[in-house]
Amino acid sequence: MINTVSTTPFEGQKPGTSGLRKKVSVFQQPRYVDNFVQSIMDCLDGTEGATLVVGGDGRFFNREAIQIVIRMAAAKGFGRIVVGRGGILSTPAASNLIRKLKAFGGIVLSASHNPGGPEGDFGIKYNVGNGGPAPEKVTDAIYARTQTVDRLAYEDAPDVDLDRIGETQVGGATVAVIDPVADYQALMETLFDFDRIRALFASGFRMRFDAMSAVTGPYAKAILEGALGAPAGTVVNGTPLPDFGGHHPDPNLVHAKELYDLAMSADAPDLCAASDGDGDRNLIIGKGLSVTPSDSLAVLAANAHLAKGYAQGISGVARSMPTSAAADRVAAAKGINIFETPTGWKFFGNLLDAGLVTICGEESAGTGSNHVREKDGLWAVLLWLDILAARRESVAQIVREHWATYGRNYYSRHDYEEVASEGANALMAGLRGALPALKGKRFGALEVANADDFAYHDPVDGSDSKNQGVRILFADGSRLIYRLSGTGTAGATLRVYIDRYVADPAQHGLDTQDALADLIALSRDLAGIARHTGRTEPSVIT
Ligand code: VG1
Ligand code: CO
Repeated sequence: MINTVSTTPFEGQKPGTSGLRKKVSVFQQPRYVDNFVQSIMDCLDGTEGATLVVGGDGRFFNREAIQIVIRMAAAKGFGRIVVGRGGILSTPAASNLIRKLKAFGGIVLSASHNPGGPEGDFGIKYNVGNGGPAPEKVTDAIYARTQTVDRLAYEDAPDVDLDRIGETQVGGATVAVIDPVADYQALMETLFDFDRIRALFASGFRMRFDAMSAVTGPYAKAILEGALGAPAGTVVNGTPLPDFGGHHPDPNLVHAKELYDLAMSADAPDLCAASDGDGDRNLIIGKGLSVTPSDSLAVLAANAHLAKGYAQGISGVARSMPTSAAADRVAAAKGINIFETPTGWKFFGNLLDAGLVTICGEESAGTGSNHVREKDGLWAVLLWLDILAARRESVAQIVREHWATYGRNYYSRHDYEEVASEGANALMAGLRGALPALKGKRFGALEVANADDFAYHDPVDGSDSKNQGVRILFADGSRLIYRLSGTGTAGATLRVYIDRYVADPAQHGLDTQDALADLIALSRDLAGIARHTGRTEPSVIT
């Protein structure tokens, strides 16, 4: 039986870079989740009897939200609702399931790298039938619907036991609770040479993988310690916790500091790696050398052919605009496609579907390929492992050789988190206003060759996305980029991306912040960061 109740819209249910993200307390308001999920349902056509994939990163409120989604999806007419046991599905595993089951789409409950727990954040994201995040035209339609939604429809049924593998009937829908890891692991086995990686571990190769008490723990344990024979204890913080143990599950040098310190110590393992809340980001640190995500993308693109899943070569690479151009040099050398897209994985979907690119990446520690339509943290770690097993060189050797071949992009992102929105908006408006006059201006040795607000024309569906970030491009190839985060839940976060290309191998051993010092100072002056935000230093440097 379907129950229908009336509702009134909530303001601000606008999906950002990656779905709707708010404080848990916002989601806990009566009807808040329901309104958003109903708005998604109201935008879907042809769901009768179709399959929906549902899962999340295990954070606080995950289970409650999933029960609401199940009742509403059943009322919508979905015939099969596939849920990961315990409500767990990493974002890439959800993407894989949508594709494998030819599902209509999926709902991913996650606020990714944002902190969890009752005081933390929650999020809901809709993915379409290719397994990827809904494109802008879909998220725009969902947002429009949230502003008019007036009734909620639920299948009248008790909660589904999410911890028991098996099937339950909820109205006309069969709810299948499945093992969240098995299908994902099977996919990884088709891409990488597990025997070769097993031999690497057997030869004494040591690794530490920090799952940050988030969703990748079960995946990493099954694959690294199970299938690949890495010693027990290789995976740390491997149990997903609703509050991530009180940590920020963001694999960067600030929030994964313990791992970083280990990698820099005398007793460093050969590889240190980590993933984020929902398992789509990755951090790669070799003995004594942390690999900048933009470099990781370039190294993976240059070496992917060593893995069996990419042995036939890659068709192209796409990177988000703020990501350094290191991958562009690899693409140029290989004579393959290169695309520059706005921030957010949703912009890669069309390029991947059309076969124009095989590998994609973002400076924010996201790398992935055409195997799914999300970035994939464990995939990136396994590709690195497979390359290390094939080359039998260290991470540092591979990266240094890469720089020697292609040149080095010194790269850093400075985040000014949770600043007042008015100041952040004024700063961006000021920069946009200053753009026309910037061209040709000199700042010491730096001359502005071009300055604009990044716009993207999707070559596949012809859509246009404007105002995607202010770029100041210098004559020597250096760049300063400014944008406001679309994933935060408190105030505004200003992201400043600083990039400098250095060809000369004699200059490849500098400290990144030193190598960028003049650009960093200019980034603050030019935008008036202290004046607009009251901050003289960033809160996170990656
Ligand atoms: C950030 C990153 C972006 C990434 C997004 C989602 O967005 O910059 O590259 O795609 O998070 O990542 P923003 O708008 O805050 O800069 V995750 O791991 O949430 O799914
Ligand atoms: Co994530």
